[in-house]
Amino acid sequence: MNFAAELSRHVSRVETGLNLHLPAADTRPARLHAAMRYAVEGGGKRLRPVLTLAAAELFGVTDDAALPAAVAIECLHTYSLVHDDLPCMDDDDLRRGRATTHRAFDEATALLAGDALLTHAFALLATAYTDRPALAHALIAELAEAAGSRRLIGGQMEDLQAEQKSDATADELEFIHLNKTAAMIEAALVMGGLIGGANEDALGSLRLAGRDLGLTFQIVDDILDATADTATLGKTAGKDAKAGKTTYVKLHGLAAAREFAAAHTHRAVAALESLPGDTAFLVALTRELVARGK
Ligand code: GRG
Repeated sequence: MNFAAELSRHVSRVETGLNLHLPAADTRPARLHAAMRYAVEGGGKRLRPVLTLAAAELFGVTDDAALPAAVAIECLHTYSLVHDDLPCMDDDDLRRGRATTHRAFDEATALLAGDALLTHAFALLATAYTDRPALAHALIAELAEAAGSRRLIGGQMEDLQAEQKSDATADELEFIHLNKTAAMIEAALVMGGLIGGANEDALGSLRLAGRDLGLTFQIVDDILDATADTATLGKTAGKDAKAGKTTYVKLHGLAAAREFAAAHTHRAVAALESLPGDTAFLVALTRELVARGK
């Protein structure tokens, strides 16, 4: 397996899918649709949709059946980034290497573009899988739970609360990251499995792998915030320390944060290797994520 070639095959399918499944930029009102496309087309890593496509492939899905779900999860993720960057949240100027959506457009347009991306994600799931209503239902339920008040939004809420006091506990930090970061990564893998008709055991393994992959991803994100520069990251570096924010690095130190990342990677790989099919790409992707923080 050539990891770089496989990654680029998946990413290029995602880019094609995004272009196909998002409303054209000149759809009325053009400013809103241009802002939606601006946010999505900013060149993210496409981690979550790639996970959906790769997980579906494990179960023999080689056609484009998983593409609408992959696009839906990237739309949802992008909405969360657009809203996270707003002045009432993180107040950031830079995302995906260029001006944040509210800086490139304006605050109200960015808010609405985020709302529209969130809504579009569910519209896509509802309309793309009409020939398999039970699957459509399962995908919508999975994404809604991962993105809802107990998970993504709940994690964001506790993150905002933790920022106010800047001395969050390890337990609070875990809640934040399990929900703000790992929930969507978990859902990405599980949605791929659902499209491939995975059984309960396999869905459980995908969920476990997503949980540990998500935690690895977040710990590495904390390490990079503390060690990399803005140009490398494509977003403002050193923000966490400047804000006095509690991170794995602040709570446990750099060396221990790297050890945590390695331990979660190990667990994610074990969960992936228990799955049927050729897991080489997903295992390599997991290892690649932890290597980013070295
Ligand atoms: C506003 C409901 C709501 C949630 C916001 C995504 C998010 C939650 C906040 C962004 C800040 C942050 C550090 C979140 C943790 C997850 C994370 C590292 C997101 C960035 O994902 P990447 O690195 O981004 O995959 P790209 O641009 O590559 O898609």
